[in-house]
Amino acid sequence: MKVSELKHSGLKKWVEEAQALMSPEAVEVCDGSQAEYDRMILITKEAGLATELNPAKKPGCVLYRSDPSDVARVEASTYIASKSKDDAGPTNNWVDPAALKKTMTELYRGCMKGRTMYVIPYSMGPVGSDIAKIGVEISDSPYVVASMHIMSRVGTKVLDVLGTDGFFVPCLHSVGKPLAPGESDNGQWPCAPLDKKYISHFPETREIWSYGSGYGGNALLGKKCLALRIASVLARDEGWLAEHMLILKITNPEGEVKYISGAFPSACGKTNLAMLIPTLPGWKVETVGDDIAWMKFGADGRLYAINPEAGFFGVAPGTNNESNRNAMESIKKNTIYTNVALTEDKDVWWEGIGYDAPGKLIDWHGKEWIQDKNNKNQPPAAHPNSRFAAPARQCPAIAKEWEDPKGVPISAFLFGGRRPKTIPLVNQAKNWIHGVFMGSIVGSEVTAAALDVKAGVIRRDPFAMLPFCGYNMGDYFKHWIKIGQSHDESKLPKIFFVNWFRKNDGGKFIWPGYGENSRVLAWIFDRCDGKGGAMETAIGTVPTPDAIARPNGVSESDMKEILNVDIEGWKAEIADIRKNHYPKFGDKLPKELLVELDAIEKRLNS
Ligand code: GTP
Ligand code: SPV
Ligand code: MN
Repeated sequence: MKVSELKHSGLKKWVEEAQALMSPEAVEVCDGSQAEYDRMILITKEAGLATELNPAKKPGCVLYRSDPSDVARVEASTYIASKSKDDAGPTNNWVDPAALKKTMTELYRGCMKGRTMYVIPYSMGPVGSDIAKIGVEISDSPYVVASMHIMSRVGTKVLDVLGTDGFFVPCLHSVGKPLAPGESDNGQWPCAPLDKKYISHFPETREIWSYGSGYGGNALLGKKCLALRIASVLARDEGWLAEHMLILKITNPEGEVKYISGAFPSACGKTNLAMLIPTLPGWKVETVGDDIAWMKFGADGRLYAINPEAGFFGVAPGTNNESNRNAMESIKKNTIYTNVALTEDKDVWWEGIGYDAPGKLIDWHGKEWIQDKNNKNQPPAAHPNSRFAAPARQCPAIAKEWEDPKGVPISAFLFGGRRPKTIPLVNQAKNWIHGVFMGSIVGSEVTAAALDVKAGVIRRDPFAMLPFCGYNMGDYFKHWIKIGQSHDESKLPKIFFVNWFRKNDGGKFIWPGYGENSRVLAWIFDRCDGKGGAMETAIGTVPTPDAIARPNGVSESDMKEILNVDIEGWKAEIADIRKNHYPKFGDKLPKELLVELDAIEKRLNS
């Protein structure tokens, strides 16, 4: 389709302006067809960026290797450019929107020379449903076009819903690497240097401007930029929730169904939990979503969640047939791999795939790599944040209601992170406000999902939304509190804190995790009905010692340790929150949270 054929005058004008500014060689409006997808792969193959995988092993799959400066989200270059700095709050990078647009306009000028500008109309959520939001991404990356085909719903059908004057979120994206006449990428992943990357959000005008990165959440603008940062602002204004949460469906041996959502920071286990295969006999888990949940109240007063995405952009390392068989099945065909290693017979390999490297590999740098198991310091063959993008419908465990525009009624919220000490395996909040308190204090060891934060150290990541909240986090806490105050609490999800990542003194995980997490889910399921062995403690309601059956390899004393309420550890935790965490929010910190902090401290001291 040509730009002149666009029926939406606002969209047409915006596209023409972008074209004039960025000077692409050609402009194309994406139709979302398989032929278009295939063409994007072909174009990148010809530019030396894509490697087609062995069709006998991985039909319809391709591998990309990105630039070392472009392997993850860049949090230091991610901006919330609200009119007032206070609206971005203490946890976001803020720049005056006019100043930022000026800077970026100069970067955008002529930035698409020698490239095609793709106009990608996409829907987050089922096309045409009440809850869906439409975005249009302008991008000069065919990798982005193909990835958006998988991760969202792209094409002419979206333009039909948009009509002549519908609302859309304009999303500008350029890799920031114009080509000289006759020049090709020639195997070099195009992007701008780290100090020239910008991932910018203008919450008041609902706009996204991204420049300089072609990777993941920096470039696939429907995901973190629209479905979380912009959507969180819409949700605040309209009384709903846009959260960094998986959604799963769980059925007990009696055939009763519940839906559970969970927020864990990046690379802390959402995809794995969403696709879990229970080790507990008779239980079944199915997947609704693995990263983002949009939740609105139904007429019955319950909170209903949809997954706005259409695919999984999942962490490859650690994914294997034992840890996540459903993911392994989902990524056997029609999958885009980025920064994993390539085997000699053109299959993929990564650390934790479940078997040794089958011979010589090409690592994520494009260099020959031979596994040396005696060398603990050998750099990995696959980047720690290497990922797959696969259509959600390919997941064998996908729930039949995953695209139901009504959404699914949520019974429980989980919060958690990677905490080697102190935080027990599971802990139920006493009530909504105590649960909001728990969400506000989530801490986790930093992972490789962001390029510019030091991995390994524990940082507070409230509600797993630290990098994704599009407004002042203090106001976000208030929004959660208001949800509780303005609804019947008995119908709201029960709130739990979980931690699969406790380590012993030797540094090994105590809890086996993955499928064994079903034991914890079963306890949570029962708690939602007021059942399950439980006891009140200073920090919340925890399982009685025998309420969760021990998996193989977990001794009685291990179990005791991970369920124990570590009074001294918690006192240190509370002191840290009081001194280092809560003061950041100044007078935006809701007093209700301080009341909870005082109360838990009092309970710990009594
Ligand atoms: P994002 O896509 O970045 O938001 O990550 P995510 O929250 O979906 O994390 P994911 O499920 O991809 O897991 C990330 C890493 O954590 C992988 O290497 C997993 O193998 C590991 N992991 C997931 N669940 C568990 C668990 O229960 N126990 C342990 N020890 N590791 C886990
Ligand atoms: C995350 O970092 O939480 C992700 C990957 O899910 S990205 O889409 O790159 O944000
Ligand atoms: Mn995520």
